[in-house]
Amino acid sequence: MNTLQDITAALVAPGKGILAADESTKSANKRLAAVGIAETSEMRRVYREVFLTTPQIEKHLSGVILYEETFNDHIRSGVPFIDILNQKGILVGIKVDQGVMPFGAKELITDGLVGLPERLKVFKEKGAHFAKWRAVITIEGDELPTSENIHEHAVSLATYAKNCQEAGIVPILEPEVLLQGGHTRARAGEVITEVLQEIFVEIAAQGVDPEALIIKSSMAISGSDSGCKDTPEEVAEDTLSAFHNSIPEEVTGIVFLSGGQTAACVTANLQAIAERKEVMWQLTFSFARALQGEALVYWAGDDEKIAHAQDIFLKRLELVALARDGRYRSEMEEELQALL
Ligand code: 5MM
Repeated sequence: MNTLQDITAALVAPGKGILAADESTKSANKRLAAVGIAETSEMRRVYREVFLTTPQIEKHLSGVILYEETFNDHIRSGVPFIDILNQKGILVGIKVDQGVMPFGAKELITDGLVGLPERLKVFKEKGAHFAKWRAVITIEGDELPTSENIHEHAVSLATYAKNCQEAGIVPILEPEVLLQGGHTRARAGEVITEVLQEIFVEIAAQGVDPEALIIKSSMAISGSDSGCKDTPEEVAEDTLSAFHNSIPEEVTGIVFLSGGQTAACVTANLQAIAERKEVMWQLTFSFARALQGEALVYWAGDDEKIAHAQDIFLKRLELVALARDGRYRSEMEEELQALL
């Protein structure tokens, strides 16, 4: 697998998707604390080990995105996490943004462009095949996001993507339109469209190859406070309509974040998206919470529960991979429920 296009195609290959195991220290600690696990580097290492050593994940995972702490770490027996993934034939990804900073009074921008080419060179030498940069976009009525914020995110994402391609690394561009808020599904679709359109303007301006990148998007769903319940068909319709209005045909793949949707809900939404026949891109998953959440709750830091927690993780992974191919049915949730 030599070219950036080969790696891009492998990451979004049919039947497979990506695990986002790249929560920053603060986010990982939050996930651990929520189930009563100590917020220590050792417990974060065990957390990674539980998921990345699960037998047979390679059947459904093309890639895993790591946080730098894990990228440079090893499992209990001393084998580096990178080697564990390589042995399974899973491509290694690295989160290279350095978190968020305030932008004006109410918005955020992403940090990490200073020194990025040098950091990418090191990650490449150590075995990274792909990278990820997350831009956080807030919806608040018609006021947010501002056009200035959208533009700044687009410039940063395109600059990051250009730096990655020059370093021989496939960039994943993640403009996360937050689920939080009282907005409608239509407003979410409108913002996703606007943000992606601006990103592709900057991608063209900076000479980024659209065939050697992956877009990681939110689905168009109603805000978490809106009280609306979207059907999977409505989510598929509005999400794909946003993509058709913003993403060029040359782009190989689009992956989804789960964004706080429940695992069952986001799996059903992915299934509805996969059922649509007019799609010209490969569409798959790149979830963190929706893949790991159920197993994490069961494990809760108890060594004796690791093997069964891995069964739960593998089952959710299987269901999501089936949905990615349009072969999931809601009755299959019973198989997972039986394990909980
Ligand atoms: C939106 O978060 C991304 C996908 O995770 P979910 O499926 O849970 O929504 C995820 O890759 C995220 O970018 C990383 O976990 C890093 O997030 P933080 O907040 O730690 O920088």
